[in-house]
Amino acid sequence: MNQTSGGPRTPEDGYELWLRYEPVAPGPRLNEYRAAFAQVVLEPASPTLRAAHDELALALSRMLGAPLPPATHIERDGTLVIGMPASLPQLAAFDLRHDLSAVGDEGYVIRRQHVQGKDCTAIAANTDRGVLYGMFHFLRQLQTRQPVHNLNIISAPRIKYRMLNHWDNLDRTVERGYAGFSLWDWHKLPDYLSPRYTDYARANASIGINGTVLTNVNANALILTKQYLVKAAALADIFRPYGLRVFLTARFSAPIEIGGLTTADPLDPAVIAWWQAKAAEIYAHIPDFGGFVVKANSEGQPGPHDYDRSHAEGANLLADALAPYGGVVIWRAFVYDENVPDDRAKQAYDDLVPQDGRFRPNALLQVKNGPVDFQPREPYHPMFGAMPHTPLMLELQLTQEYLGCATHLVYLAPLFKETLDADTGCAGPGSLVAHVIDGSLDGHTLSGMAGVSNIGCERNWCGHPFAAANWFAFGRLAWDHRETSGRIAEDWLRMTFSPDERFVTAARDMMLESREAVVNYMTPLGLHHIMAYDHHYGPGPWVDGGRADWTSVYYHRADADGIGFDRTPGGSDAVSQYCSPYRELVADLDTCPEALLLWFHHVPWQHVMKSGRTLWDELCHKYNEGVASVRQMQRTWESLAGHVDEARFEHVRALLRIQEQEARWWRDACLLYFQTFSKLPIPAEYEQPDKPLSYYRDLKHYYVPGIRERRFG
Ligand code: GCW
Repeated sequence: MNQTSGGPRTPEDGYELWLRYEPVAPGPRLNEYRAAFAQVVLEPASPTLRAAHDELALALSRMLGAPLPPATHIERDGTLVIGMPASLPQLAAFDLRHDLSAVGDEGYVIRRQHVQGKDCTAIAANTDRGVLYGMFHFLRQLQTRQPVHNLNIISAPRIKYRMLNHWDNLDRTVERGYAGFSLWDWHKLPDYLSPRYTDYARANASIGINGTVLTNVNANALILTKQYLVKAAALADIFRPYGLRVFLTARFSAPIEIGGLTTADPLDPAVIAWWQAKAAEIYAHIPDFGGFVVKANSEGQPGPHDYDRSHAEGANLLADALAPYGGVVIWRAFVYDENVPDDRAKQAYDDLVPQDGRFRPNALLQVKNGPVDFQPREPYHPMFGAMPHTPLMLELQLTQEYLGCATHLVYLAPLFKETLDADTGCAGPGSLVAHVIDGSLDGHTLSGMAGVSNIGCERNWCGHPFAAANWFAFGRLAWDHRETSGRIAEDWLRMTFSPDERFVTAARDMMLESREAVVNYMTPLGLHHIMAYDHHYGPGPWVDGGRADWTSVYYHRADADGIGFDRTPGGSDAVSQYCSPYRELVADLDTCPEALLLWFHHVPWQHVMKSGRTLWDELCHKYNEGVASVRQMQRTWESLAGHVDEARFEHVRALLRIQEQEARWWRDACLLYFQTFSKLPIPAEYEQPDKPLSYYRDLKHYYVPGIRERRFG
């Protein structure tokens, strides 16, 4: 039976995410909390403070089993005082001015202190948004069962724009979405406002996410029509108290499609006027509208190149239209066209780096973590560090397009951290990607991090019960990129499943290993882009024909001699886009990290690896290691049966079974295929594929989720 030391666990459906506020078990901790929060001084004088109040009331009643005890003054020990010193005089006694002067608009201070002879706690900020963030941090302390007797927390975000990018279409399909249809019920908006919209905003506020792009970057111009703007405005109204601003994607050809113009040339006066009028109209509906996100001249999207204009000219057109209202344009750097020269990985850099310094002050460039496309492992994007005059945002993918879609347990914080912690060396040692994107390296005030959302209308939001950890981790890292993957996982597990230490430790380790597992069973040693065509579900190393850079053979280049993409000076020379010393490190076969070997080198099958194995044997080893890791994850999960409610336990267990099958599928399909080049046996110590290569090649999958809609225009 599913029974823990804490008592029976009722079935849960995951809807409450990490905001379950599980009751604190009777004992010293409960007594400590009750004593520390016996009274609450909080004036719900704005919608945001009202939201903070309601959250606190909900959380304390659930966790401590007591209603929120209101007070107007510090009357006794255990008073919690919450608000802004400017409007709540009761905070004056704490003397938080110095600390608050350093936390800006969104930061906060949480402090336990003796005040007027009483033992009190303050949650204070300069704005009501800061108060809300501080409140959620404070609640997290309780949810994770931390002591509260000497709370002294000063926190402010390192990144200004902390955003989710929804690739949601107006017909409610979600491009690369694996958790059902879009949350946004456009058809019923603005008249029916689902309670989920509020819960979505609460969840985001709880981890500091302050922006949401409602629509797909493969944009539909209709979102910019009045009919849709009133719907977007209704969402913005719900999100506003939670500090969450709405952004929209702008289709570059919108002036033609919905504006009746004959051109979208960024230098054409009629086009300029059209965007100015459009911005005015949007701000009339959504006064705190954040701005536009744009994908242009990439994968068939319209853009300034259609008129022989540069990306900067395109971005500046929109930036100028938004500037009077304080909006920003976020221009995506994921630009590449079908005229692939020698290496798609080089295209964005080649096109955009020469334009450094030409973008308006309210424009940011949004760069994917790696130079190809959200693969299980890529080196960091060489644009980081190469454009000191332009604020660069980091774009990460939370939805698991290349990482097992809806069914694989893959905790992505280690992947995110790998990029954030990478040292570009561009301004000397210690020029981390994190410092590029938080603006500190080059002195930018604008900074941002975007996560491509993994959220849909499934009851548990993200499909896989563990997928919400990636949403959570993204928010936490966007707030403070110095946090560790392990610590974030622990918090998430405690809040989502159980604060029991044995559970948390084992499940955390499983999460931390899951990313390397998926690398090993899909794309070990620097392999990349070898998935099935178009829907990207499952292996497809044999994909060839058609547009070269949408095939697999283009990327792995396996032949009788060896495997891997030669990006050294003798090959595509992509290495030269990196600063020294990384450039030399990866260019040299002997010093290139083996985890990225086949990304940068074409390597003979008989090449001897650090392990002493040949490359072929190492490949076999890694693929098998990946499968073994999934089996270990299964064993770990089995051992945790008593700690998790039955519904979620069984759900994860079934998905791990699928993951194990699919890990074998990847291993066997890839090894059998690569074997046609290496002509070498899979060493007998490993499981041998039980089906021929033709079986895997002939598999067909229909209606895989996440495929693009047929688009307007
Ligand atoms: O990863 C690729 C996806 C496309 C996506 C594109 C992008 C939204 O396969 O579906 O389009 O990236 O990031 O623009």
